[in-house]
Amino acid sequence: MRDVITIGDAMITFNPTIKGPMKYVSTFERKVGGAELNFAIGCARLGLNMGWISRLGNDEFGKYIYNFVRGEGVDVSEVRLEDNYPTSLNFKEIMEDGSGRTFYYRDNTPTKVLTEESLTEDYFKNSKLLHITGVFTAIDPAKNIGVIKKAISLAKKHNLLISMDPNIRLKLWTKEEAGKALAELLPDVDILLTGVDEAEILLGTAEVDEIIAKCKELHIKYVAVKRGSDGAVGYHDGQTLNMPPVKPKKVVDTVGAGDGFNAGFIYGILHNWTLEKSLTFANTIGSMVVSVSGDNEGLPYLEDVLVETGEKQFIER
Ligand code: KDG
Repeated sequence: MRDVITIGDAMITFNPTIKGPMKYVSTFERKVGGAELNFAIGCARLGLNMGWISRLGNDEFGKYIYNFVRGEGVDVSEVRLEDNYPTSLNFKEIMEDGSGRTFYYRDNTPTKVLTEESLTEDYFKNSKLLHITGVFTAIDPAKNIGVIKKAISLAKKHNLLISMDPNIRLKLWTKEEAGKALAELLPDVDILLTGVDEAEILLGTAEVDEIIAKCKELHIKYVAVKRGSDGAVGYHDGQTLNMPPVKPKKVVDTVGAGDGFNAGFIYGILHNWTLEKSLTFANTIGSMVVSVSGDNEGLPYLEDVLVETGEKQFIER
């Protein structure tokens, strides 16, 4: 039995070793990224039984990611290595002031071959929660919206909870396209994990109270509005909680913090924790991710969270 399954593209991420315009950077560190994969690794490190549905290139990078993911304890039985499709790449640019850009090379992503027919019903049958994001949807909207809808129908058939992070990447699609496609999925979502800007695209408001009110109308059971260094607002069962941020030791790289937050929040829900405890845990994980360079390197193991916080509450079941 798996706790959580997710679907997405992964990339080899090249992090520049010096700051400044990418055209003048000649050395990069090879790392691994991808929103859904970061989330899967985050959940696995906390001890959840994770499955990742994906396609990688049948090339050196694809084999590297496959082994890396397997090494993190994420089930890869629904991952295939595809000929003729190179593993996706992502080059990062980081400027002196900390701002940055990403340059994707993923137009021919191996996930192009992942269709509705590729989804194995048994994989859903033996899982508790399906996590979807807007990144996978955006890389090939015409096809992937169908794949996500099929995944949702299998999840509903087998009583899985459905969580969604809109994770809107404006390099991949426009606000209008993202809003239209992802808003359509909301009535099936049990847990919405969103940034304020993304909620505005999806729900037409950036006011947290209005975001929560609209989610209530849609019968979304759990909502977490991620507000970065301002903490998070959560909603469940009539209760809205505004949780302060957990201050990171230092801010080195904010990429992947949202995925870490999601892993922590989902961990809390699957352990029937209170909203307050789940949000505190999620905020703590987000703060730990930003103090380490890389998209998933800072994702903590459960014992790391205990050492960091001294909070025994996080091991009480
Ligand atoms: O959430 C972090 C991810 O976005 C990052 O690891 C890679 O940009 C990325 C993507 O599109 O998945």
